Amino acid sequence: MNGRLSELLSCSLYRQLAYIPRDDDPASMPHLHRLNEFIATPVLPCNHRDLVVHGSLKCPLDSFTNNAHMTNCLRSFLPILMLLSLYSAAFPANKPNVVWIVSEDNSIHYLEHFFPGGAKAPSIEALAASGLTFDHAYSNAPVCSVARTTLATGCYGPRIGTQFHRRYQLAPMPNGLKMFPGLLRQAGYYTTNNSKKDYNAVEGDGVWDKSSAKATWRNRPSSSTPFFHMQSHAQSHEGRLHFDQATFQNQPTESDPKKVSLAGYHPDTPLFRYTHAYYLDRMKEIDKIVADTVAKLEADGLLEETFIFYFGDHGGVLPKSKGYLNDAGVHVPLVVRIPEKFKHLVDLQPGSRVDGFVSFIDFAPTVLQLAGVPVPSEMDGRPFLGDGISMNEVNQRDEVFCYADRFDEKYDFVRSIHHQQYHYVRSYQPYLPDGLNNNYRYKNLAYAQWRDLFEAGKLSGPPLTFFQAKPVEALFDCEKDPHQVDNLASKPKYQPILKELREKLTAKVKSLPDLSFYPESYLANHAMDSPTEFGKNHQEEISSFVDLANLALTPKLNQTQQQNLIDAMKSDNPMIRYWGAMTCAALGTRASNLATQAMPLLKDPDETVRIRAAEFLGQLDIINPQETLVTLVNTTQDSIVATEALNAVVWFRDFFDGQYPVLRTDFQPIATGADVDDRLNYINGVPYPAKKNQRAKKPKPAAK
Ligand SMILES: [Ca+2]
Repeated sequence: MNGRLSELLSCSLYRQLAYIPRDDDPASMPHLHRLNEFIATPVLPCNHRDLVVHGSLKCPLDSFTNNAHMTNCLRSFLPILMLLSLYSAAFPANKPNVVWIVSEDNSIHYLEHFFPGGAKAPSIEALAASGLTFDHAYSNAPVCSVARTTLATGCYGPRIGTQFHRRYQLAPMPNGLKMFPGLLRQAGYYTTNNSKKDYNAVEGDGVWDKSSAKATWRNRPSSSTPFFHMQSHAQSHEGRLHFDQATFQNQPTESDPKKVSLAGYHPDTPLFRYTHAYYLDRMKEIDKIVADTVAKLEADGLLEETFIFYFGDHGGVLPKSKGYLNDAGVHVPLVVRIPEKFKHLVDLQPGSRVDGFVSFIDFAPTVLQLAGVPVPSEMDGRPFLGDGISMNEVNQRDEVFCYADRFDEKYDFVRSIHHQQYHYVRSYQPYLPDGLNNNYRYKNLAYAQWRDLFEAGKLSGPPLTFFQAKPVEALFDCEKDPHQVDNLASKPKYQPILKELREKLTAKVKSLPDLSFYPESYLANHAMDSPTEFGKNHQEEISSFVDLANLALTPKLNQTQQQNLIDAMKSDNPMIRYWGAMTCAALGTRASNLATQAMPLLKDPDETVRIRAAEFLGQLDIINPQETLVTLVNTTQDSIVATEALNAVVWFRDFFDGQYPVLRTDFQPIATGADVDDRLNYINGVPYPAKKNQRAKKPKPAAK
């Protein structure tokens, strides 16, 4: 091949055109349309040499069709380009393939490659030996649907309305944005998912060529078609820890329970040790599965042209990990194997460890960058690999933002910032203990035992805090205290860093803006047609809620601050009244002299304001909160409001020494749903009743 042709092959326009659109494929329509426009344009004379000069620039097809001179140059070269298309069918495309191998629910703590005491994982370690290990990778959210939507969109969940697990309504994608596999597909990639999606956003058309338990890169149209493949594995999912008592007693683990290193917040019991060892065994299974996928790529001769990412879909999964914003909830293992053919896209030696902080918002931009596809400005993340990315710069990155909201039937509202070795955690509903019941979590025997020990009064120290109110803000030094049990927020030495991170977090939730400053039921009724636009249009109002919420950081309210809260509770705006009551609930006894002003809110026209007022006044033992809450559950037309109220019902029932009992027979809700059922079944004492009308299962055919 002569030099000019070689330069043409490296031109990003050629790489766009190497994708041959199909007229039976909706994703191809923009390409066909633009190519037709291109061919219909009259030819003008031009200097062909210009093409090579321009061709070395980054020129997406969109900008080409708007550039008359460039278009004319290219039209002159059309026959050559057609020849090059034929060439592309005969030789592999000049784009890397990308495969994501994703294991469910495991934080770094269960792999020795990342954390002492973790499982040995030779296959994952082999990937790292030929690639990079990211020591600070975070899932932004500690639960499947929220984390996976963050991966697919490259956007912060609370900015685009995808932060609740699981959603009552799917959020439309932000205007003009497509889930990133769809962008790859438009650029000629074959995209496959095997097979979990779990999105809280509308997927839209043309994202995956195939998404199923049989999806594989092997069905791509030709061997020259680059591909992106996502492979999820549930062998480490929390459900694998739902073993029964007989298993605990009779089935030994391969890993030795006596030798495991428990987190400081776990009670040190044989069951916790067994559960930990059992999970280490699950990670060994994951390692074998990773090896299978790598072997398939190798057998297909694709290993050295494919970037392989291995990571956990969020943290977990012993108690107090999945669903929580500690490191165990969001700090995930990530290794990326670098293929020989595309090692020029990464300016760091294979086998290196990366210290820079990356998170799930960055994963979509990274794959796009590797593929040479422009990263949409609507994405929040930044690429951490690919052409033009300096690993020296990536290593300077030292901050990550994380978020936790409703988790099935359990509400909470927590935000955090990891900054260098520090982790700052801000609880907007600090009065709710982490241990508040969540039916699916408590299927795990270790969770149930932890609660039994609490109820028997046998806990002390860090394990007891799981069942107590949370601090409004907490600060941990993750290097000295990897399990984050020693809250430094009140220590004088740490006040400068505490103040700095408090300000950073406040600025972050204002700048997104963070939609969770509205209750979920309000968002469902007012925002979900276009949550991202709703946020933009309400940024100032959200900012005022953040300022009100931050009054909860005050050790003692001064007169002006008290007056601010009184004014808020009298506001004409129900959401300002909501934050007036919520902030009083967060302050608890520190706001006890505002109780009189809060009393009218028990009959507020807005149902969510009534819930917050009941939470505040019930804590102070001024009212029986269940009277307000039970009435609300039975009368609301909105199942999200009923779920929000039942969260408080169970909190008052379980954490106030039996002072506020309720019975299942107290409830006859109009608005029902899975989360309402979960709460009512729990109150009924049978969280998982036998399913009605269960058909007799046919025996499964023997596995092939
Ligand atoms: Ca998961």
